[in-house]
Amino acid sequence: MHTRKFGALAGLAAAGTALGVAEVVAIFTGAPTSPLVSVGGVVVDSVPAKVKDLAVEVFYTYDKLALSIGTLVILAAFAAGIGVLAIRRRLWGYAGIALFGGIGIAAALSRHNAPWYAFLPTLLGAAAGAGVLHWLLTHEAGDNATAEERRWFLRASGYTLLGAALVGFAGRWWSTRRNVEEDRASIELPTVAPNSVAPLPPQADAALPDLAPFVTPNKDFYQIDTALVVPQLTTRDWKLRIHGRVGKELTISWDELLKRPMIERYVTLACVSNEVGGGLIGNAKWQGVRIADLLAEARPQPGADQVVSRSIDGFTAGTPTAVLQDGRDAMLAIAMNGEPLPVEHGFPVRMVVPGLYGYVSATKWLVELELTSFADFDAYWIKRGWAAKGPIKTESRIDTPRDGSNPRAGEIMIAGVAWAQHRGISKVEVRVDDGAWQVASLLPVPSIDTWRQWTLKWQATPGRHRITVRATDNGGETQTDAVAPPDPDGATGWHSIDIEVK
Ligand SMILES: Nc1nc2c(c(=O)[nH]1)N[C@H]1C(S)=C(S)[C@@H](COP(=O)(O)O)O[C@H]1N2
Ligand SMILES: [Mo]
Repeated sequence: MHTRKFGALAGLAAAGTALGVAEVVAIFTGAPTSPLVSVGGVVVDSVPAKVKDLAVEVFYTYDKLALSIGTLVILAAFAAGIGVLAIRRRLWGYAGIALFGGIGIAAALSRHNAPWYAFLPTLLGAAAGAGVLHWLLTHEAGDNATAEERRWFLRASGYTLLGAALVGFAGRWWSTRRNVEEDRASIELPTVAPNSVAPLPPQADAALPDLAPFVTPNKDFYQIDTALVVPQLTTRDWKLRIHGRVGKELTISWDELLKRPMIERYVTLACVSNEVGGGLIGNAKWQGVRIADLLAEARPQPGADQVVSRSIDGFTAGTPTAVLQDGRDAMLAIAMNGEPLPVEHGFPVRMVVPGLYGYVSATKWLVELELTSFADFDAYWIKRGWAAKGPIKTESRIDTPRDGSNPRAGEIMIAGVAWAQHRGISKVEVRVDDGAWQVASLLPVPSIDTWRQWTLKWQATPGRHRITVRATDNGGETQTDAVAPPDPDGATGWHSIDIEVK
C-alpha cells in the first residue's frame, strides 16, 4: 500500500527538482526560457478571448497569478501520477519526464525572439528530475521495506522536494529582479521645457475618502498585460526600430531618445476589459517624446494607415496612423508621475495615446513601430476577435458612497469620475431612485485627455436608494444606457449603486 504513496512522493520530488533546476538555469538564459514561463505564455496566447475575459472578471488583475498557481497544482497531480506509474515500471517515469520535457522545450523555442539555447533550462531540469527519480526508486524497497528504509525514503524525497521548491522560488525571484531595478534607479530624467508642461489645476481633486484621486499613484495603477513574467529590458539593450512602409527607417537608442524634446501630460489610460463601474482605469502624469515628430522623420508612405507597436515579448497593438498625427499628445513615455516607468508599466519605454483603449495603443516594453495597413495586419487582440479600432467610450462611475454601504441620513456628498478621453466631459448627471436627473459639479481638468471628478450634495433620507450616474462629452454625446459587455470594443451602460441610508 505505502509503495503508491512513495511513488507519488518520488514523482513530486523529481518534478520539483526538474522545475527548480530549470528556474536556476533560466537565471542565465533569461526568464522567457523557463519552462513554467514559456508554457504559461503559450497558454495565455492561445486561450480564447472569452476565457481571458472571464479570468480578468474573476481574478481581476491577478489573473496570471491564478494561472501560475493552477498550473502548479495540475503539474503536481501529473507528477504524482507519473511517480506511481514509475514504481511499477521505471521506464514509465522516464517517459513521463521526457513527455513534459518535450512540451517545455517546444514551448520555450516557440516564444517570440527565443534564443537558440532556449531549450537548456528544460533539458537540464528534466535530466536532474530523472536523476532524482532514479535515485529515489533505487532505494525504494517495496512492500517488505523495514521501518528504517521507509523513514529514509520519506525523508529523502521530502527534503529533495523542499530544497527544489526553495531553489526554484529563489531562482525565479532572482532572475526577475536582476539588472533592471538598478538600471532604473540610476536614471536621471531629462527636464521638460516649461512650455511643454501641462500644469495641474489646483482644484482638480476633491480629495474625498473613497473617491479615486485625480492622479493615480503608480503603486495603485491597474496593470493588464499578457506577460506572465514582467519583461526585463535595460536601457542599454533598448532600442526602437521604426520601419515598414516608411520613406526612411529609423533606429533610436535610449540616449538618443533622451536628447529629444520632451512633453509632460496628464493622460487617463483605460482598459477595454473594464466593466461599467470597474477599476481598470487610471490617470497619470506621463513624460515622453511626441510620436508625431518621429513619424514626420520616418515619413509614412501613402496607405500606411496603421502603426503596429511591438513589445520585446511579441505583444502588438495597432493604432491608426492618422490618430498619431492629428495633433494629440501621443507619446513614447519614459516616466510616470515623475519617476522612470515602473517595470510592470513598461520600462523603459511605452506608448501612451490619449483617447484610445490600451489594447490598441498603450504598448509597454516597446521596441518597434511598424508602418503597415489595417488590411495587411491584425494585432494581438484583433486576432482574438476584438475590434480593430478602440476609441474610448464616454463613461462615468460613482465612487462614494460605496455600493452596498449604509451612510447616515442628512447631507452627504455623492462623487465619482467621468471620462471621454480626447473629447472631454461637459456634463455629469445623477439620479436618485426615479427622481429627476440633477447636474453635478465638475472639477477642473488640465486637458480633455483625462478623467474628471464630479460631486453632488444630497440630502440623504432613510431607507434604500439606488443612485445612477451618466456623463455627456464635449461632442454632446450622452453616455448610453444600452448595456454592452467589454467584448468587442468596450462596455457600456449606466453605473448604479444601491445603498441603505440609516
Ligand atoms: N507589451 C504589452 N503592452 C501592453 C499590453 C500587453 O499585454 N503587453 N496590454 C495593453 C492593455 S490591454 C492595456 S489596458 C494597457 C495597460 O497598461 P498598464 O498595465 O500600465 O495599466 O497596456 C497595454 N500594453
Ligand atoms: Mo486592456
